[in-house]
Amino acid sequence: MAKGNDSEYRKMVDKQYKDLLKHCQLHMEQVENTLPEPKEDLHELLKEKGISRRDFVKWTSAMTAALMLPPIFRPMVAKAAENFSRLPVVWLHFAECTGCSEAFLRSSYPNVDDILLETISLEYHETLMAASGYQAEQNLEKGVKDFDGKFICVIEGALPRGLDGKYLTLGPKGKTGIQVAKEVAKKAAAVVCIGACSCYGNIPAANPNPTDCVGISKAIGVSTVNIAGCPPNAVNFTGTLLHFLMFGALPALDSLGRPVWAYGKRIHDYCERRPHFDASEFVEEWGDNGALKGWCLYKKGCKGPYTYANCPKVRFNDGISWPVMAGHGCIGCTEPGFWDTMAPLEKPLPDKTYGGGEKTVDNIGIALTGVAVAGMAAHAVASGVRHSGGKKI
Ligand code: FSX
Ligand code: SF4
Ligand code: F3S
Repeated sequence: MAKGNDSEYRKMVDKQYKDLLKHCQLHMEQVENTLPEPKEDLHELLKEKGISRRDFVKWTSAMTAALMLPPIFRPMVAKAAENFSRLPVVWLHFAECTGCSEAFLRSSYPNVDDILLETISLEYHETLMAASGYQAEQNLEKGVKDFDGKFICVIEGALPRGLDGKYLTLGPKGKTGIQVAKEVAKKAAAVVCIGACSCYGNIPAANPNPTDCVGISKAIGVSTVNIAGCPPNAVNFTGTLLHFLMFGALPALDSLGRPVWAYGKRIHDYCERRPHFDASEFVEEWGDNGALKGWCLYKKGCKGPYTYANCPKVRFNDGISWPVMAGHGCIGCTEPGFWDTMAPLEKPLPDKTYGGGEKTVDNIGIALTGVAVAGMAAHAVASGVRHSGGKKI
């Protein structure tokens, strides 16, 4: 690009970000005026858990970057975190292992994301609340009524459609999961699916799928934000809720409902073992010389070339590690139907599946990129504001 055009372009981008920042500031003021007082003082809680101001500032910088926002948004990320407990959440569980809740809420060394999730204003959460039976059902009805159009409906687990939905019934009235999901989702500001089960069916829907399980969007016909993964990364969930608090809109989604800021790129594109892939240096057997040297795991079944997620970038457990770093290939857990389509998990996919072995793996990636990014907006945040998937709060 010529120099003159380059500076014009920069000016235009700067202006767009400044406008976006203004929108964010106004929206955060509105949140403070309309949603209930924060239930928790985040800074008190961080102090209690031994997390310093410095760590919090570091976290806000990392989260701002993860959300693909420039550093001028850092104070807004901090403000949204402080207001996190104002956002009312109704959390439903269907067919799943509850590993998603476990992964988010039971960390022995909690980081800022884990603590934020502890502060969440849960109007209803089947595995955490003390109430049961009629009382639990009343809590659900009250939460939905009190925050009609304002709460986020978070869903874990797939929905069985077999036997008219009766493979999964809930509560003293024996409502089917499908009934409950429909009743709650229609009153929510947005429906956020956590984990591959609620996003796409996953293990409960794996072949031969005797209960006819499917993901939420397919089961009840609503658009959902899909925080994919089995379990997903807490950063991708907290980041999506922070985005909603900051802008009053959901982030831009790819054609599979996943936030582009978190799922816009392939594992293979960020992976630290990628130079070994390019140099054809592969682990051939577990524990061989290549394994000791950290070579590429493609021949041991790594599905990173077919999988969209930010695991290598944000990692897990406070950024300590991620599956490939720990020595196992990615099993593709953020992709629909991965249990069936990515199996066998420790072998490369047969050549016929995508038309080639490791030599053509980049062509596969490019072909799949075309599918995954269809309909994706060029810039996650700007488009998220313009085309809100949920109702404004
Ligand atoms: Fe599924 Fe989550 Fe895997 Fe388990 O709730 S995404 S089986 S980690 O628990 O839904
Ligand atoms: Fe990394 Fe897997 Fe790609 Fe190898 S195949 S570079 S281990 S993502
Ligand atoms: Fe899942 Fe692969 Fe990340 S298995 S956790 S998408 S590295």
